[in-house]
Formats: sequence, structure tokens, C-alpha cells
Amino acid sequence: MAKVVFSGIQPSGNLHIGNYLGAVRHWAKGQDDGLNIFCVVDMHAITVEQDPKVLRENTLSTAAFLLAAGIDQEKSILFVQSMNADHANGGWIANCNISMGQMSRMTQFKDKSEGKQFVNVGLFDYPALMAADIILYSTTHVPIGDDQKQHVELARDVAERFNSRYGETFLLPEPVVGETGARIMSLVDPEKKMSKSDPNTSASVFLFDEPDVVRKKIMSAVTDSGAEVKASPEKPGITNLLSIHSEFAETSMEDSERQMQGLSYGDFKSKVADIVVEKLKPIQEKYAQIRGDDNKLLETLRGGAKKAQEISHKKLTEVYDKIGFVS
Ligand code: ATP
Ligand code: LTN
Repeated sequence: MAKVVFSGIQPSGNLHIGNYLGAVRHWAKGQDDGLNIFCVVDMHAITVEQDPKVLRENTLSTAAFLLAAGIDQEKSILFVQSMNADHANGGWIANCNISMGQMSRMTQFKDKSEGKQFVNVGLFDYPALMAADIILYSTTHVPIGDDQKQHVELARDVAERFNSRYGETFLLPEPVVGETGARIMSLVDPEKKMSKSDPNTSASVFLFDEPDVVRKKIMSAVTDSGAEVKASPEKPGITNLLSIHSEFAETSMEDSERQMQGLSYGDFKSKVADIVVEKLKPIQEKYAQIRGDDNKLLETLRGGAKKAQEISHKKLTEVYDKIGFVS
């Protein structure tokens, strides 16, 4: 069975080093193995309120960062979800193969809807669209964060239910959770993960942060008592900075620890800042180059959508036929 990798990323515009080290960098590295498809999921983004101008900008900036971080259009398919209507159509088919009970058990909806005045049906139904994203491409592997595992399991259930009603049609995708890449924690509270939705911007190093901003954030990162630069459960702040260093330097934690032995916390942080600045530089330069010509970027994304649709449309046509839709 051919390996097909599919992953989606929301166009939030605030990509941080956690997204890069934990996800995007590994997507880029895996591109020589099987077919790799990456999607900027703008239709998922509108399940919460979006300003149209901001959504447009964030979609372009997310796509440009993926390209700048090494997603290669020659090897992989990169596109924007709303550019391929098969996702919406497939989402409806998924809807009709999920029970209310099962959808009601999705925990992300509970978290995301809590305390909101207006909760739209799309937020509840989010996992149906995500199931379509995945199964329309005969995806075998879905790299995701832990919080999305339940959604991939739902996608498997949709595929299984459809197959048992209409005959073998969809492959069952496997979630691939955190096999590679450390979980990068907040610089302000190292017990919490670095997250786009954290209102405190000092908690994250964003991919577009200028060198002096990166330095300032890392130098003021919360550290622990004691003076030894050593990874341990009692030292979550130091451990997090060591893991940022080792991930960027592509060494083991032990190697990073050895390199930092004997340094004061201040000197250690300065070394961490150096490597983050150095590794972000080429990404930021490439990003600026890509954003210098948004028409070309859009052209690239349209090309990706066309390739994606060639695959998804075949599957959707088969699905329509099996369901009994006339054409
Ligand atoms: P949110 O704040 O909305 O939860 P997020 O920052 O967690 O957003 P997502 O869009 O949910 O980001 O995730 C995109 C990818 O980045 C996922 O594969 C996820 O596992 C990865 N990722 C997100 N945060 C981190 C982190 N702190 N460390 C490592 N990987 C992360
Ligand atoms: N829900 C995911 C984004 C996402 C996705 C997908 C991930 C949408 N469709 C398909 C993997 C496969 C998130 O919020 N990170």
C-alpha cells in the first residue's frame, strides 16, 4: 500500500517555533517518502469568528511559511482547503455517516465552545470536514498533535461505516502523534505548551520575530532555582530551553547538556538565543522573498489545489456513484 501523508494547519498567522519543531520541520523532512499533502484549512478557521482581511493574510502567511520552512511544491502538494470544493462535498458525506452521539463525544468542541456566546454548528461539525480532508486522499498517515487524535479516530470510523454500507471505498488512516520532535513549552509557564492562542506574546517565539525580539524573549524566559544547566522534571524551564537548543542544533538532549555544562543560566540562554536566531534567519529570508510576490504564491497554491483535486475528485466520483447520486 502506497504511503500517503496528509496534514492540515489552521491559518492562524502566529506560527511559533513549537509548530515548526513539532510539526512543519518533520513534514518537510518526510517529503521523499510517499505522497505528502499539506493543506491550509481556512474552512476550519471560520468555525470561529474571522475578519475577512485577516483570514486572507493569515492564509497567505501560513502557506508562505510552510514553503519557507521547506515544503517543496515539486515533491509535495500544498494547497488551501477552500480552493478544492471536494472537501465541503466530502464533509457532507462524512456528516451523513456519523451519529449525533459520536460527534457529541468530541472533546475539542467542548473546550472550544466553553464560555462563548455564539457557537456555530460548524464548530460542532468540524471533525466531519476533517474526516473528509483525510479520507478523500486515501491517506495512510496523519501527523497531528495529541489533541487531534480523537478526530482522526472519527475519520477512521467514517471510512469504516461507509465501507460497510457501500462496499470497500476508503482506506483507514493512522494517526501519527508526536513520534518525532519535542513538545515545546511556553517561555513564561514551562508547564504549559507553547500555543498560538496564548494571549501572552512573550510565551512564544514566533517564526517572524526579529532577532532582538527572539533574544529578549529567550533571555527573559522563566528558569528554575539552582544554577546547573541540566534537564530534569524539577527544572521544566531549563529542560524546555535545552530541548529548543537540541531540536534546532539537531543533536540529542545529552549533547546539548554537555555543550552547556558549567555555563551560567544567562550565558546558556544567550547560546539558545544564538541558535534560534541563526536557524530562523534563512526561513525568514525565504518567507520575505515568497511574500514579495503574492500573485506567484497564489499561482503556486492554485497549482497545488489542481493536483489535490485530481486525486480527491476521483474518490468523490466513486463515492457519489456508490451512494446512488446520478451524474
Ligand atoms: P492552538 O493554540 O490553537 O492550540 P497550536 O499552536 O497548538 O494552536 P495547531 O494549529 O493546533 O497549533 O498545531 C499545528 C501543529 O503544530 C500540530 O501538528 C501540533 O502538534 C504542532 N504543535 C503545536 N504546538 C506545539 C508545541 N508547543 N510543541 C510541538 N508541537 C506543537
Ligand atoms: N484540526 C487540525 C487541523 C486539520 C487537520 C486536518 C490535521 C484540519 N484538517 C486533516 C490533519 C488532517 C488542527 O487544529 N491542528
